[in-house]
Amino acid sequence: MDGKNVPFEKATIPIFAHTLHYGSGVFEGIRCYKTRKGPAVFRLKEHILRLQRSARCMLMEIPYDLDGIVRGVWEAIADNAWEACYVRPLVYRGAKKLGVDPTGADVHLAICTWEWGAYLGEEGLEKGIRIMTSSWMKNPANSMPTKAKVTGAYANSVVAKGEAIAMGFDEAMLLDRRGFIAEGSGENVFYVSGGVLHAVDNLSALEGITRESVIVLAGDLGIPVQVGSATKDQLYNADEIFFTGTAAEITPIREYDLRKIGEGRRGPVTERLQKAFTKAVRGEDERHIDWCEYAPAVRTAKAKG
Ligand code: PPE
Repeated sequence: MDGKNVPFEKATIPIFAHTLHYGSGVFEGIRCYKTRKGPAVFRLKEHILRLQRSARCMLMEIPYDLDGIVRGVWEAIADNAWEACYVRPLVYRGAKKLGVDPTGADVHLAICTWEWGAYLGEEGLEKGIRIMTSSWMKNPANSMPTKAKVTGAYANSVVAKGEAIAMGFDEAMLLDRRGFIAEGSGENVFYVSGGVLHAVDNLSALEGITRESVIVLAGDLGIPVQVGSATKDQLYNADEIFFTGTAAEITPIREYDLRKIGEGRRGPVTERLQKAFTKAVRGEDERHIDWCEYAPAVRTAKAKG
């Protein structure tokens, strides 16, 4: 927190923190993977650049530059001696003042790390999950920043996800105001139809780093990719559907709005992409070795010692 290693029990914020009241913070979700050469953070710089864009959008000045935040991420990993973990940088406004006006509020950076297994269950990764269209619409782009990871915007995800779970599903799909597929509560959407991989594009969806990686990996595998908008029925009749995200990685969808998708299990294209993704994040794909950022030597020594 603000450059210091703080144990979990002491890593608290004041009740008067602006971000707690108004959702005025920004954050990132990053994964660090165990590789043969030690822990590697997947596309770290891209995530921090997105954090900076998010902050800019929310008129926040992060008190650290890119290198400073990157160093902080490595310190958090090394201090906890993680081999693999999830990393959550959070930029928040503190307790200096309340009232909606953010001008002059104190801005802080916390970098949380923890072990986060399969986001939608181990079984989900293999067998696929069951999802429903949410009764809640995705925040439109003129109501919330949609390319920024703003804490308050996630109230939209929280109501959608909570409803889906309460109704017995694994995840929610949100549509935009026109009824087009936007994204999951924390994932981008892909579908496969007639051998073509469709990367669902929507102005109200986050520009996922996993999504972009999957498009590149599909290219490597010679799978034709099309980027475009999609309707619910295009997904109902798809051969395969899957979600992508840092936490969710590549999660197959076996049922959507009570319709069985394809054979009702993980499809072959999804499985190929999962395998390619796993190789890439573990630093085992030479073509994408630059996606894996390894610890600076000093930090690795500290973690071991
Ligand atoms: N859409 C949303 C709304 C979203 O939150 C995420 C990530 C994505 C798409 C995929 O983006 P990317 O991680 O760059 O591929 N969601 C993060 C938070 C999940 C949570 O429950 O917290 C994540 O996956 O880390």
